[in-house]
Amino acid sequence: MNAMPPLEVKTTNPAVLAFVEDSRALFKPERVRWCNGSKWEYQELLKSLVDAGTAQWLNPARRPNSILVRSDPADVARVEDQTFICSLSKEDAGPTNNWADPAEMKATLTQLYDGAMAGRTMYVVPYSMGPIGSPIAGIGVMVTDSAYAVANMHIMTRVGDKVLEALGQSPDFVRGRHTVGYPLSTPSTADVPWPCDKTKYISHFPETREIWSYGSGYGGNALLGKKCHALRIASVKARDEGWMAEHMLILKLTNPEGRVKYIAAAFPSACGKTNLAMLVPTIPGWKAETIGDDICWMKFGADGRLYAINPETGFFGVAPGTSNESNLNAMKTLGANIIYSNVALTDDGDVWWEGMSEPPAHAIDWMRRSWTPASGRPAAHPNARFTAPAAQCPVIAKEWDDPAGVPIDAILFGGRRASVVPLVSEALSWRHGTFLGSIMASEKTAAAAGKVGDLRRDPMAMLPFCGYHMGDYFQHWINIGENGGGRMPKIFYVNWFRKSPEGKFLWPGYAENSRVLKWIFERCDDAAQAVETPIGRLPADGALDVAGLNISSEALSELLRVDGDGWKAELPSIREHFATFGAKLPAGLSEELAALEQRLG
Ligand code: OXD
Ligand code: MN
Repeated sequence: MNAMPPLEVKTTNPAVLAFVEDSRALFKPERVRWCNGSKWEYQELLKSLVDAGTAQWLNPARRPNSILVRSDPADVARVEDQTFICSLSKEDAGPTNNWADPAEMKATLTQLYDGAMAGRTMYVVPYSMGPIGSPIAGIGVMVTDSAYAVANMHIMTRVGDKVLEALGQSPDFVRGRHTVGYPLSTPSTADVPWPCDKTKYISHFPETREIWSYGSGYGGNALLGKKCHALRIASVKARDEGWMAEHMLILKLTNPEGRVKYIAAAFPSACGKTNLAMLVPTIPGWKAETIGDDICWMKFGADGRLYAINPETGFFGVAPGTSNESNLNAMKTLGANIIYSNVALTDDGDVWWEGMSEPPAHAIDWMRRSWTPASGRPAAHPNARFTAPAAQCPVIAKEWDDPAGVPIDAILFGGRRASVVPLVSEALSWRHGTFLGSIMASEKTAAAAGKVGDLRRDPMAMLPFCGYHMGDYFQHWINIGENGGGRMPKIFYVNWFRKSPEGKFLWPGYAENSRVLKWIFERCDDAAQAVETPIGRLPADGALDVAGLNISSEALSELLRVDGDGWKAELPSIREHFATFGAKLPAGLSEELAALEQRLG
């Protein structure tokens, strides 16, 4: 039972009231709670999670005000095969999305939703993606029966009365419905620590800006502000309104003279966006600060440049692999006020995950089993997460929540590629950069269900997140470039993961990536030397600052080698990839492919 008192409803907005009332009639919760976004409310949510057995407090001497949550083993990641774009026409969802007829999907979900919150609280969560009142931001109202989702939304978005105030009487908000799908049908139905259902649906209705999510309580399936709103629905809104909603980190880079550039970078899930967003440069005098680690909304400013905001207020980061070496600033962010999901619990009430430090002699693993290093299985789930307030990051940039956003100078694309793709190249033009983004590929990670290691094309890192036909999305990129003309950011393609023929990483990565960022920064001012090659502009001999870095000249030349044969061998797979978009493939991209082929000779 939830102890929270009902609060005063702080809006007279008829569209909000109707949405909440319709949801209540459908879900039939025992009570409705309007979330006001207060600190008190957040603490109550944590307490109710602990009381329900979903969470436990960590040792306050080690991780103050932090909880550990363990999910159901069948509910640990985004479920891409159960994610649907329910546009009116199937054609609009395109070949990369699952499509379902919106009326049929709503009929299916209405049945599942009917009474799904019996015995539970329906939380009403008004939230803003982006600084409240920013011309780049957007508002949503989510109803959910998951206190875990609400607590996460508190960290990840701006929640509460101030959002309703900013919305006023406007009907322009994203309507999100979420239930874990585990009604407490009779007073004697027992709850479980992690309620969810075997059946899961993450459905999006792009025309009506609605999200209906069922059956999962984990991450992107349940925190509707994140992938569902800020990417899938927002990408459609952005197409309609002439802006961009992208799966990108935002980084502020300052050179030794105090000059600043803002860089946005798209990498597939679990490819190091959070690490790059918080890196500590190894080159003297350079400073990097964080604006966002996952999502970037960009609109044209009055000066014709693209201005970006981070629509989120927290980091929902992959824990395994995060350490003082890979991401010191993340580790410093994680000291207090954190929700940990599916990490291991140490005997002194702290958290641990693979790659954090030397393994403890004993721990409780994410499935609540006793664990030792000899157990032969990971202690933390590979997609274990931390939810952390962005403001706690020691290198958060002062303008991270500026409603005006920051002007973007460079856009980076990247993925995990053991071969073919060099450490860095600069696109020859915006359209060529769009082409490079459209053919991005990466080895699959644990962020989504499925087999780790397979190579998949993930255009602009948006494959699971683009809310409409990807061919139209490519065209939107080209159109945006035409609108922006000479004021558009430069585009670069990076790959920290190239390997030697023996299978060893050639580049140290992490903080040393600042050397690549320096070249990119200076390219934006035409101050660093580049050579034009068939695949783009690469650092000229000596242009990449490797002073003090222990790297052999062989490794460096392999990292920057243009593998003409490798690219040629990849052309059929690029053609095949492009063929999937049929007539919607922009002519501009076919021309870029033909031009690449010609340059390769
Ligand atoms: C994420 C993801 O959680 O991309 O950010 O999966
Ligand atoms: Mn992401």
